[in-house]
Amino acid sequence: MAEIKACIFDMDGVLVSTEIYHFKAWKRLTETLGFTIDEAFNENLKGVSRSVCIDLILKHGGLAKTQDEKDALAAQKNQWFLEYVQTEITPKNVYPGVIDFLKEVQSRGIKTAIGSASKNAPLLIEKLGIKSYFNAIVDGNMITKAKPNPEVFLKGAELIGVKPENCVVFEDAISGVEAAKNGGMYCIGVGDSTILNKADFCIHSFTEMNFDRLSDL
Ligand code: B16
Ligand code: MG
Repeated sequence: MAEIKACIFDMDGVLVSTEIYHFKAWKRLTETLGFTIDEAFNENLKGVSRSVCIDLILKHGGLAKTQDEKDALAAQKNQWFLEYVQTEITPKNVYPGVIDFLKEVQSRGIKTAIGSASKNAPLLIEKLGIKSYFNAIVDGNMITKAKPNPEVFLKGAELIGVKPENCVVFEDAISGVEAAKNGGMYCIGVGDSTILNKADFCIHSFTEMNFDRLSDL
């Protein structure tokens, strides 16, 4: 690929192990509605905005709701998610190898940004104490188009002043990998390569990543 000048990181499921709490809250919500979701279905919810998740879930359960009802369901899910955040999430939820990799790429002059669909990203970043590792943060409050639209990553690239072709995106979601590719960026999937099969390649953990491996791309 072209010279790498920036790394853009998705947050939930890439930097921090928070996807399980989104899944628990969505599952709890569907059970109040008389059905349930499994981990395979949850792959469709990863990286997608809260309102799009509600539409996908209602379609899956064969239910129709008014906009007010959907807003109330989204608020309930978010309340449960935030309860998990308050009671269960600590800096230990930052995935192994993440901080070392961030420090290493920063020391080599590579810019770093977060590109997250989550409106809760500012709260989590604060709680996890990781803000200083990034030159820019784009979250769900700053964008209007959900992944797979590339808006979140293009905005991140713009804020750090790097062209898309010089950016590497790290993503754990099918929608996020598509967003990165739609934005003309190189994409490293974090997770199962059979699920993230549109990524340029996949890693399981940041313990596998370092500056030399990045330079070899
Ligand atoms: P919120 P990411 C995404 O964050 C999560 O993957 C997804 O599960 C969640 O529904 C979405 O944020 C919206 O989050 O309800 O907190 O605004 O992976 O893009 O960092
Ligand atoms: Mg994610």
